[in-house]
Amino acid sequence: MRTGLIRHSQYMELLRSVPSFKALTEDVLSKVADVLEETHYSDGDYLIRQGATGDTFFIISEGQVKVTQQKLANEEPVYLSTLSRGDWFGEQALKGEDVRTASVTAVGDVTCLVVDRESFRQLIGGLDDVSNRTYESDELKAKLEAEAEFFSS
Ligand code: PCG
Repeated sequence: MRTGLIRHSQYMELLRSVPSFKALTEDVLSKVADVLEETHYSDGDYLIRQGATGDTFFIISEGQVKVTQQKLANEEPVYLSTLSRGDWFGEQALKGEDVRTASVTAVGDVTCLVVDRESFRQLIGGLDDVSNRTYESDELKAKLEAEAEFFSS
């Protein structure tokens, strides 16, 4: 699919504004703008479901999303954060295991720029900010699990 010139320059403008993408050249940003798919969501829509397999990386173009996580089966999901224009997410399933580690839902109307796994790997995945991002809640969970294992062995 060919991206129109005006769209392409709008995508470039957004991509340039993402702090984590500062290290990407104009050439790479342009390739990202070529391959991404613009997607639209309404209030309450799931962009990502925790536990599902995932192949896509998201950059928010308009609106806000809410990140929640179910710590244990049968427990209510816990609110983690709200993300907005210029924020990105969905990288966790694209490194190592392809399972989504949290749920992401639309708060009002949302537009995202979505990058597939292969393009992500080629163009974005190597960035330090992206490859090194971890989440406190997950670190805590890993720590608790490690402790539990230690005490049970
Ligand atoms: P992924 O692929 O696991 O899908 C859910 C996404 O939510 C995850 O990638 C992260 O990009 C994003 N996210 C934002 N905040 C958090 C958080 O605190 N913990 C986790 N696990 N994911 C988060």
